[in-house]
Amino acid sequence: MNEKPRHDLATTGNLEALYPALAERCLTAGWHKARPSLWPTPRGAFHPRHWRYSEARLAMDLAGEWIGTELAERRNLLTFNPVGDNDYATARTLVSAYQMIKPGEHARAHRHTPNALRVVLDAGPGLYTVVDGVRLPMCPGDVLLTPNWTWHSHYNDGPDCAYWIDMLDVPLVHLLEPMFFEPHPDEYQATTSTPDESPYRFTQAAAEASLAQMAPGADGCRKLVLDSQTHMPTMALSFTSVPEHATLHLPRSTANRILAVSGGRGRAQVGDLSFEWARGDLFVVPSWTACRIEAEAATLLFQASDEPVLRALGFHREESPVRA
Ligand code: GTQ
Ligand code: FE2
Repeated sequence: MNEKPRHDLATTGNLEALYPALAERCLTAGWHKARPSLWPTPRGAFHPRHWRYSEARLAMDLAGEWIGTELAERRNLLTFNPVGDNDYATARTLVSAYQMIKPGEHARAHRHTPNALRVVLDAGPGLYTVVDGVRLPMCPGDVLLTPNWTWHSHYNDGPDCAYWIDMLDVPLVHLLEPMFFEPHPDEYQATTSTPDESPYRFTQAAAEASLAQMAPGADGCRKLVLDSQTHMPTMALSFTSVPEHATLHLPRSTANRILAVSGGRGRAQVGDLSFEWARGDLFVVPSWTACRIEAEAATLLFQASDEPVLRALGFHREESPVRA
């Protein structure tokens, strides 16, 4: 809305009087603005943060007594970063969540432009997801993709509650604004095939077999990048194995990273934050934050990062690895 300005520009007598006249016109003087717009190195608005699976699981079990998938399209707990008034994003471009589905429940089909993936934590046989009609089993350790605009619904036909981690690029879609979402017209999509393998499913066993074939780095760690980027170009997905008592250093990078502990336990230092982590835990390594991970038992880490976005736009920078 353009209201008629009260200050006449032509009769403004000095600089101090110019500023309110400018403000009325939604103009601001670059030499007089409240906040700088350029700074020497990334400021790291988002905080390092760690979430425990044990707590999320307990909370979801409680919620499960009170809320069903009839009411909640998804029974999920979002791991929000406590920065400003943010109550959603985990990192600048990514969000992670825990999700639980009870025996006999179905999470109804929908599709959206944000890309999503799941990392299965605890599930019995009978847990599966359907992506564009294709039925994919969800076994512990599996990573399953639901790319941009694919129909997806989740089913638990087994006797136990099932738990997994969701990771999505929703905050990136919020930033760029190409958000579209629709519920499936029939609520549950038909299953058209049940293949043995799918480019949307990466099993932990296959990842571990590939890792075992690789030569370890000087730190003893091995990193396997999943072949997912043709389906989900906004995220790089990888598994890293860290042997017992080994230390993994993640160099500072302009990429934002979320890590999920597929197995193992240990300690980590992310920026100023240090904590102990265990299987199923999540932690966020925001842009330009150093991270050191010490494994107290043989560990497998899953990582999602927005590195492809930064690379595509020419903004990817990484510090040379530090050995502290
Ligand atoms: O399972 O489809 O945690 O659409 C957030 C948004 C899960 C899902 C989330 C979603 C889903
Ligand atoms: Fe979804």
